[in-house]
Amino acid sequence: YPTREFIKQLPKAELHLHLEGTLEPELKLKLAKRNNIAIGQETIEEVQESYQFDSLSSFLNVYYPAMNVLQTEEDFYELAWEYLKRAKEQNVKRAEVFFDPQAHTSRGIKFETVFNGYYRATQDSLKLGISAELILCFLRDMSAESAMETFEQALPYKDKIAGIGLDSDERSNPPSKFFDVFKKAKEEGFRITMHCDIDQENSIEHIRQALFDAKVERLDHGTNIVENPEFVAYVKENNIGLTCCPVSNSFVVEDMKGKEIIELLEQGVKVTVNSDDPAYFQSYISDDLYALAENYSLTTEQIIQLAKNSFEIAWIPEAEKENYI
Ligand code: ES4
Ligand code: ZN
Repeated sequence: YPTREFIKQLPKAELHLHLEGTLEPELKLKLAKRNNIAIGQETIEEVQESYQFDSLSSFLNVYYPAMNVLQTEEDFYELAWEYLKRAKEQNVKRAEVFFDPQAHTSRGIKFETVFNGYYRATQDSLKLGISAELILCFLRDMSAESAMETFEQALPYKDKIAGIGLDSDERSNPPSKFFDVFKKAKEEGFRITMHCDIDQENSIEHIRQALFDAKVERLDHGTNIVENPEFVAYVKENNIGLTCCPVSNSFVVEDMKGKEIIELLEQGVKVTVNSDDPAYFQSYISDDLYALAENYSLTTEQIIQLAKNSFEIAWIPEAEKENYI
């Protein structure tokens, strides 16, 4: 398999990254201090120690409280900007990044504070040679009404949002819970993607709803499609890409799902490798690619194919695509 350096310099698109998941211990401490927020940790080591989990729920229980340090537009800007600088080091040319407005509006932060900070960072990223776009995610463990409210708040910014996604705890929160709001989003011209997490209860049914009812353009994770040849054929025919996150998987389900990722790659599905929450899983996109290559002996050609897939399923306007591939 190729070297770390080869993987790092390979041009790539990152399509599955939560901006809130890029909160490095150092920045968390800095913002806590700046905003006078008691977080119960004083050193980088203490924050790192708190970043420990072995399941989705134990992860989310650390992830959401950590966001309290994000208060001002400048904080959101800085979070996104720090990520984009790291992405530059990994030769990311295109970043389509998730953000969770409800994780902030639910604790009294204005939608526009969150949005303006993040958006300004994506504009400034052009100076780094990265084109960056925002994907607004609804938190699926909140109500459908809350998602609809968030959608209404986002509408004035419609032209600055690349698409709409769905994340957080999937258990008992199927795509069907949000059909109304996704239907509206589609009518307004938004592109749609959804998390279909690994080995969820009712994974296959959730994937079916995402693909055939909500008509998503991508599946975030989604590797369980490998169990169903009909789904595999459908995603191939419709050029629906999968945004996989092996290191995240290794934390959440104790399995990178490399076998499944490679199986799908070999079947011609447009699978990609991404970092999900790099500050928490201590793995940026090149590390994810390298971890997969190392553990499953991927060939250089397979790594190149994964990087190529990332541009092919990116939401880059057709006329601009040739600048990337
Ligand atoms: C997430 Cl690992 C994971 N799963 C579901 N939702 C998320 N949001 C951020 N990371
Ligand atoms: Zn995710």
